[in-house]
Amino acid sequence: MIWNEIESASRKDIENLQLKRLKETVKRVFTLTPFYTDKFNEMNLKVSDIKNLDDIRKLPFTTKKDLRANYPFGLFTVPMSEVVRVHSSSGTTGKPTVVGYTKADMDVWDEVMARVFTMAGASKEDIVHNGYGYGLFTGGLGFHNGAEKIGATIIPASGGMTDRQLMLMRDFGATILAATPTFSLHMAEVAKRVGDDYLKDYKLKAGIFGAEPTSAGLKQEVKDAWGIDYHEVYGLSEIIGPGVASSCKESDLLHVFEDHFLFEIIDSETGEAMPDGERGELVITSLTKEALPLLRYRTGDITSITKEPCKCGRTLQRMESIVGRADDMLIISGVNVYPSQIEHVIAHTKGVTLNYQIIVDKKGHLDKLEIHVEVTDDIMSDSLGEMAIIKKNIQGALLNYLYINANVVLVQPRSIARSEGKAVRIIDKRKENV
Ligand code: DLL
Repeated sequence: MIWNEIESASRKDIENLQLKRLKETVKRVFTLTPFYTDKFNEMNLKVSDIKNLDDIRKLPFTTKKDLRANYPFGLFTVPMSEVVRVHSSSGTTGKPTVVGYTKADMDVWDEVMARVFTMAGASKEDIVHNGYGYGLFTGGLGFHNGAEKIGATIIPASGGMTDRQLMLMRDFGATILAATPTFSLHMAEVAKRVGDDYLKDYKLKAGIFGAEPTSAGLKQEVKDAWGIDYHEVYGLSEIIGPGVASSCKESDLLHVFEDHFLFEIIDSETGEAMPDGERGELVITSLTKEALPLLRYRTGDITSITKEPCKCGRTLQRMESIVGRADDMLIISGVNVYPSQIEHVIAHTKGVTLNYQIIVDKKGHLDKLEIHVEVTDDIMSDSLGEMAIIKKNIQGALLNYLYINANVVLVQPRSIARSEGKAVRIIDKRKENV
């Protein structure tokens, strides 16, 4: 089922709507946000300069830095009396990035999340176990409202207390799991300890996963561990929260809700547009936001987009899963590497799990990379010789495929601290020492 007919509209209709909404947004921010008024004036840019969709390239970029510089509400275009909700983005040091929603923004958010659930095959018959954190993070409440919108039963479990979550999921007969991929895998690990036939206790049929970069290997593990369909959702607080794009039943690519969010892929160094199918930094312009409309927001996320038709009948363009972040890319002794590439190597090695941590440090002037990986339960009881072979295999693959020298340290099962939200994968001690 498709939630909204706009999801299968003709390209021409979608683009006409985008242009109309882009012009309205440009006028809105120019008139109501001093930050953008100043930028337009500095660039000698007028609202009337935006005549077609390609003219978007004339507009200024907006960055996380701009949001922080205007902390907390400086970029809002409405008085606080119109703001019904505030969230803030997670995982950063210093002041958080604050975002706000009007009543109409909340309606858009509920609408796009209803599309996400419908794409995953959910309906009012389903019981949704929501393991995304409730609070300032957009995950919990974003999923909550979307599930209510389609009339499903929502279990607002939030993060943490894994044993209790499993009990609720089992006893309430949840059919849809919503949580980060790493937390979902952790839940499966804990459930498995009860016994190998743990799956018969659960009624899950699908999961909606997102909020962190995830390799194909990790996705497969989550799928296998729970025996469910894997659907992915992408989003960020600055643009709305979860619900910017999500995957259907036909492929791993994510349909972009283009009537609300206008995507560009750019070369993050030069700012130039990249053609469809090529990877670059995702830049998003909100088309319907009232409280916090943003022009050309630099997400830092690396992906590509395609307008190839999808078998599901939706005509919305699709993005591939995030490959990494422009600013999260590790440079180890001059070699660029994304953590997801390291994860890919680990996923293809026998005897280890996808619980790992990448530690980057400096020895003198040289970058030093250490990767801690948990072995599987059966390996620990085996010989040291086997451990040495596994270590050699991973180190060899990292050198052959990614050109990086790393010291792989095999650690005991369950010894790496589990996260209840987004996994902490990288510890970059070089940054701490600057
Ligand atoms: O993580 C919103 C969200 C909640 C998305 C629940 C999906 C599910 P922020 O905390 O603002 O918002 O973090 C946004 O998380 O720029 C990406 O780097 C990363 N991210 C989000 N979804 C995905 C995904 C939420 N499917 C940042 N794959 C984004 C990879 C993702 N990274």
